[in-house]
Amino acid sequence: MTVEDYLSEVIQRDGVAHITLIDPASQKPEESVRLAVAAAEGGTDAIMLGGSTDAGGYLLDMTAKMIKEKVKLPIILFPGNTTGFTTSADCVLFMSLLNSRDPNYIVGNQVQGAFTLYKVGMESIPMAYLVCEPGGTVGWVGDAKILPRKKPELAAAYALTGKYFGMRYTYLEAGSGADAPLPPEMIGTVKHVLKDSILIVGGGIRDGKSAAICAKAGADIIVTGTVIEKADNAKALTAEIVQGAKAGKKA
Ligand code: 1GP
Repeated sequence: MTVEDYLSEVIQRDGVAHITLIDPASQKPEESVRLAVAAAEGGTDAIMLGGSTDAGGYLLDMTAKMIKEKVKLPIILFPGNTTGFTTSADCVLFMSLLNSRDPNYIVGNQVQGAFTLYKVGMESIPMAYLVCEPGGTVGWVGDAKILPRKKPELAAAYALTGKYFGMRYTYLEAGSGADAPLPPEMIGTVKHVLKDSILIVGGGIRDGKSAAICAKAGADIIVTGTVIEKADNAKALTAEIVQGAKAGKKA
């Protein structure tokens, strides 16, 4: 089964899926494995590997291989540039930062990586990546024309553009470590135009309550990263977020 089909099944069954983002550059591979195991035990549906700076190459490769030995969940690549690719994963988000001012983040890095992906034959999911306020490191690195939180129609216009380009996923990103998740009005406006296309929401989600609000507003997939890196009990916190998201969808 493809990762895309697997996630669609989870969304159909539970209303919402949860993905744990691990930045291979934030800790040693052994620690990344510990976080991935805890997240899996807490009920996350997949592990995503990526980051804006230094998250590729050998460290990414080692981290993916070591997680694969211990965790049965799909490993999805979330590349910041061409270095964010390894054959040790199951799937890559073939993403374009549509609201970047730098063509390298819209299409340039993708052109450089396309033949590698073609030769390897890994599953890829076309994705519109939209960086919203505050935007964090990825907004700075990706030279994004940050989408304002109070202008959901601008985010919706970008999401529709991605959908008309044929992108099956849209990722609304507040930036890793954002002070707060994206507003429900923004999530709802984007999901309204996307209809059946998959909407991922991430950045600043730290507990079950905020996961519930994002899911209720229209997120199909919730991504959390920073929060488990800092958690005393990563398994329990993941479980709270996963359960919160599901409860929010049913509410
Ligand atoms: C970043 O949206 C993800 O790409 C996750 O953000 O680290 O704030 O959970 P956090």
